[in-house]
Amino acid sequence: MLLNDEAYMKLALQMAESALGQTGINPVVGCVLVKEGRIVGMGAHLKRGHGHAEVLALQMAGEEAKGSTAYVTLEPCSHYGKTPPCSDRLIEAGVQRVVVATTDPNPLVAGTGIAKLRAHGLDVSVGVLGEESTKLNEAFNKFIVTRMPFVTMKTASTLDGRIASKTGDSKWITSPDSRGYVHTLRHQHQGILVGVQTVIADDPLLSTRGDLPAVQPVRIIADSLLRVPLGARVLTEQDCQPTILLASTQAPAERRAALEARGITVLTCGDGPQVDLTLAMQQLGEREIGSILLEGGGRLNGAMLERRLIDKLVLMFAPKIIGGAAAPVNIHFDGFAKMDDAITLDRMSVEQFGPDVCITGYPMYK
Ligand code: AOF
Ligand code: ZN
Repeated sequence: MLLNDEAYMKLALQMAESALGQTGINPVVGCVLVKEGRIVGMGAHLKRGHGHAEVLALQMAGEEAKGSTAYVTLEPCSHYGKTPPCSDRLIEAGVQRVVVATTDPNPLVAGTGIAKLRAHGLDVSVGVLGEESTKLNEAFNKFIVTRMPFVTMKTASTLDGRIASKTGDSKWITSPDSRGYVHTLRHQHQGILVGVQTVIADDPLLSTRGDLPAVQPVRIIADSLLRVPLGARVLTEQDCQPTILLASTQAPAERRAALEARGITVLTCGDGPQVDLTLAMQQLGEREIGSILLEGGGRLNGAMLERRLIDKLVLMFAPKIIGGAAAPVNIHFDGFAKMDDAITLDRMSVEQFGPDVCITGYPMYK
C-alpha cells in the first residue's frame, strides 16, 4: 500500500462498503487511525444504534490515538443521536489531523462536525475520495434530506426488452451470475417492491438467496385492490421479513381485515383505482425504509418512472431475442412524443455477468 492519504481513505472506504445493506437508514462509514506511519485503529459503523466508525477505531487505538491522523469516509458527527458526537471523541482523544472524504448531508450535522474540529485546532482536510464516498451513501444522502426512499429499478430482460415470452414464460431470462448479483442488490436495500401482478404470475418469495446468508429486505407489494392470493408465498412464508401491502381506499374492507388479521401491514395510499405511488413512497419513508429495490413488473416500473420516483436504474439484458407484440416489456408506460423528451441516463456504466450485460445509470428527468 502506498503511504498517502488516498490509500488510507481507500481502506476506510472498503470497510464502509462491506457494511452496505446492514446499517438501515444510517450511512456506511469507515475510519482508519494512523500514527507515525502505522495503522493504530480501524472501525466501521455496522448497525444503526451501534458504535460509529470513529468511536470503534478510537477504542482499538487506545492511548495511541493521541497525535494520530484519522481518515473518515464521512464528516464526524456533531449531534447527540443514538450515540454521542464523534467530533468530541476525536478532540478528547487528542487526534491531530482529520482527513474527511465528504461532508454529512444530515441537516443535524452538515458541516458543523468539521467546524468543531477546526475550532479545536485540529487540521482538517476534506474531499479525499469524496466522490467514492458520496456514491456509497447515495441512498442515505437522499433519504436524510427528503425522507423519501432511494429507489433502484432493476429489470432483467431479453435484448428486445421482454421480461417474458408471449405465453408468459420467464424462467429464466438472465444467467445464474446475474441472479446472484440481484441477491446482493436485495441485501443492499431495505425494501423490495413488486406489483401484485408479479406476485400472481410468479409467486416469488422476494428474499435474498445468494451463496451466503444475507440481510432480508422488507417485502412490499403495490396491490391497489388487495388482489394478492392469501396463499401467496410472500404472505405465508414469514420467516424472512414482514410484508407490507400498498392499497387504495377502493380495496374491499373485509379483504383488508383478513390480511391484517394475519399480521400483514396494509398502507392506504390514496382513493384512486390505483395506488398513489408518491404517497406510498412518503409512507414508506415515514416507516424508515430509506432504500427500495423495485423489481417490476413493467407497468409498475413505468408508473414509478413517470412519477420521477426512480433514482437509479440497473438494467440487465440477456443475449436473447424473444419478440411478440403481447410479450411484456421491462418498462411500460405511455411514452413521450419526441425523442428530445426521452429520459436519459447520467453516469452510465456497463458490466457483464456471465453472458448478460448490466447497464447502471441515473435517470435525468426533464
Ligand atoms: C459518524 N460516524 O460512523 C456514522 C455517522 O443515530 P445515530 O447516533 O447513529 O446517528 C446517525 C447519524 O449520524 C446519521 O444520520 C449520520 O448523520 C451520522 N452517521 N456519523 O460520525 C459514523 N454512522
Ligand atoms: Zn458519529
